[in-house]
Amino acid sequence: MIKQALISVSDKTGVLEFARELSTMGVKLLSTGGTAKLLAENGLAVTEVADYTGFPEMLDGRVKTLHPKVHGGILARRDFPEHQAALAKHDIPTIDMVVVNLYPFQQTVAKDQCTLEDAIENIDIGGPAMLRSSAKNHKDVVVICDPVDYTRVLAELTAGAGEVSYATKFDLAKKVFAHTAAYDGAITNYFTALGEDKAHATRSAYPATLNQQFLKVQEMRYGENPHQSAAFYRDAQPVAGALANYTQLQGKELSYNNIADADAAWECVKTFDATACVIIKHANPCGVAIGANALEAYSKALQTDPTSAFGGIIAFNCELDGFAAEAVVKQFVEVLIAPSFSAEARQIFSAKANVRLLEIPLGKGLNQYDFKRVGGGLLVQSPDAKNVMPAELRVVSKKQPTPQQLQDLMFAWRVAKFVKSNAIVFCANGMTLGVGAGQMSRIDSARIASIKAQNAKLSLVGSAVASDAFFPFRDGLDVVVDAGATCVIHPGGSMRDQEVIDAADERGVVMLYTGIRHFRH
Ligand code: 93A
Repeated sequence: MIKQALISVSDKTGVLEFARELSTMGVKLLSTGGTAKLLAENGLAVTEVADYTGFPEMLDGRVKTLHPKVHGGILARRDFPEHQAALAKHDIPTIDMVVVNLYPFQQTVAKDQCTLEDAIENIDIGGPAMLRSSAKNHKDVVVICDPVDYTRVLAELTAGAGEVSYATKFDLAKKVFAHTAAYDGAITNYFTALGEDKAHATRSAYPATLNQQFLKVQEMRYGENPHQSAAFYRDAQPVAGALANYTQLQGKELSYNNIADADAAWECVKTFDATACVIIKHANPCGVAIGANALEAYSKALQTDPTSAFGGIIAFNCELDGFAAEAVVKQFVEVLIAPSFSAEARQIFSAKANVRLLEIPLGKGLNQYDFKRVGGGLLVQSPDAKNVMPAELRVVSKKQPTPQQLQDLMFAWRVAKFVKSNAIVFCANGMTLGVGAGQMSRIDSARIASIKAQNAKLSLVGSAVASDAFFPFRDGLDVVVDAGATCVIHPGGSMRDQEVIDAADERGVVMLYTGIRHFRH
């Protein structure tokens, strides 16, 4: 029989109606400040917990219900004479129902302006304590932490003449433990995300919950494969210079893979100050080059791997003029990207109605976050914004680089950042000569890169090589030197660094460390 209920809720939805029904059934109501006020104002007979315990709410409400008269009344075992004797001795009536929902911690920390102070003040202590006390003693206490349960409890009380079944009480208790565990989990996440900053006042870049806004641009006919559905969304806050700012001048509708590859091409070509052209296939560069003009850059980029370039996605960081357009139009191309297209170029491509032309303003904006979906979750990181400057490089070999080698190495390193790991990139004279991408072993990437150069009939003698991560053994270095490379750039940092440096000296090649790794998956 429910004789007394304690009601203390932040979310006051439906609580007045629920309390009114309880009151009608003759249940005595106990309540905390704000909740008591609401009930009293609406004509219900309610006792404030402070009056009940004889102890005022204190410390700005931090201590309201943390009192033996509350917890004793909840936790006492009804079938233990000693417990009943203790209640009688201290004049503590039982509390048979507890209706509590907690300070809105999750909603508070989800707000952009939330400070650590706000978060802390929204950590409920007394509420979870009452919920857990009640759930522990669920055999004799009905506990409700979610307003949706008011109806079913009232229905049972009515049908059961003031009793609630054990099955329901157990179910409600189970719900409480899940609820308080999730609540504590949210607090843990928030504190963890605050990171190392011991100033404690600033928030980490990673909020406890992510509420990024994206706006739908288009739905596609299908996703990565025809049996998958797909759509493209852009950031609600535009990112300067990003792919999503494209204007499509002509051509078929963009597909899912088109957009993914166009992004890879655009991000890569934007990284160069000199006039550059990038050709992408399956998200990897199959030709990258700089030149005196768009035509030269394109012609060099195409030479790297003309076979793979078929049906590729091509990006320029300069206007696509008529000369370059004359050359590009001869190959099968899916998407062409440039900051602008000359009238001649537009005219030339108007004959190829299917080719998609994307005009994108140049800009140095960056996404705030990089996302990668995993099963049931999301990996979030800052974008790989690092561009190593010549002054940051360290020569570790006995041999010093020539100015030409330094230029080639810098170019190779820029490209390697945009090649899927493990990445090995041979370059010379501002163009790629062989690209080894996406292999599980670095040595295989090195072999593939040199085979691709042979296939394209490009000489690797005197070339520069970039490796996106360190050489774990000397064998990878031997492969690229055997192929003709005379200078190598990589992050360094392997346990066998000395072995690899010794190998470079033994083979008489230049070796530079970047100290920075560019894994890309
Ligand atoms: O500050 S508390 O952690 N200390 C307490 O003793 C306490 N007792 C209940 N928060 C406490 N509560 C919470 O107050 C409840 O969980 C509920 O969310 C809220 C209801 O306050 P009011 O009735 O004043 O609106």
